[in-house]
Amino acid sequence: MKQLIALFILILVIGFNSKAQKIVKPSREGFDLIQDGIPHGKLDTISYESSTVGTVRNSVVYTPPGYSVNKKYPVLYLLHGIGGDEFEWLNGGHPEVILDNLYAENKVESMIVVMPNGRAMKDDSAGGNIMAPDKVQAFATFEGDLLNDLIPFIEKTYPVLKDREHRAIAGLSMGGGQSLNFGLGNLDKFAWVGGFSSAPNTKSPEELVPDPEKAKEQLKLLWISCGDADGLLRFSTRTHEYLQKNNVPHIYLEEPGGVHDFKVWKNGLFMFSQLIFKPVDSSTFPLYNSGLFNQ
Ligand code: FER
Repeated sequence: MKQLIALFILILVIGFNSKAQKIVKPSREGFDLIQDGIPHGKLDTISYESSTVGTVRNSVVYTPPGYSVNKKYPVLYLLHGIGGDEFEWLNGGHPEVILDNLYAENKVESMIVVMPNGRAMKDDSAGGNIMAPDKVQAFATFEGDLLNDLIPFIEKTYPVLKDREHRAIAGLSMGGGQSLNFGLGNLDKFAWVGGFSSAPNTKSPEELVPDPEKAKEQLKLLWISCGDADGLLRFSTRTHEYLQKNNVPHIYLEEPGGVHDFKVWKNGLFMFSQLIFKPVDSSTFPLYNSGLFNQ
């Protein structure tokens, strides 16, 4: 009888653990190196008509290994920073390599990744004075382009799932600010939101999350990460502190020694992409912080 009880407890423990979401560890050496002999996703450049800007605009799209039009995919919108354009992630972060490697280990849900140009204006190049007020404004204008032009284009062009639980938004710096602003501002559209080293365009916490109860109900995952040596760290900490005060579950990660660069952003993508479009266990969220990096 004792043995039976012990067996029963063992089964319960195993059952419980297998349901719990695994803690995703920070990236390790080699995570961003091209591997031969594994399946690779595909990169395309697409063009869509933007009623918001009045031009035809470009995005880069990564479809996963094994992509098939007979399946339906969730979509991650992945946004660049103030000095970049739709190619910044590709050139600086090689998300296609990071994701190919994760797929090879079966660590990510199959998803389509869309990398737009987040500077919604006629000349959306990253040339000239990238800090010019009209160029900075264009990062805010992108909300309309994304919601009214790009997302509908993606949804009629690719086999994608169209509900909020199958749409994620994340980005670096200005793109991190955009992701928090647009994601938290449109909880009916996005359930997974990530800001990596979010820039001063990030709205104040009170504007971002005016209704903590609603955010708590609607969000699947809110991810905020930043290097602890990044001059923009305060835009992440102030959001984190407000969320903590208002009991809105989120992951907050300060990367030790991290500055404002792709080392932090690539790790952000590496970790965030493994968490999205899967069952979530928010009890693990507080375990994410610098401690993880010391293991
Ligand atoms: C600023 C400092 C940094 C700012 C934007 C940034 C609009 C963006 C940095 C980036 O995207 O890497 O004062 O103001």
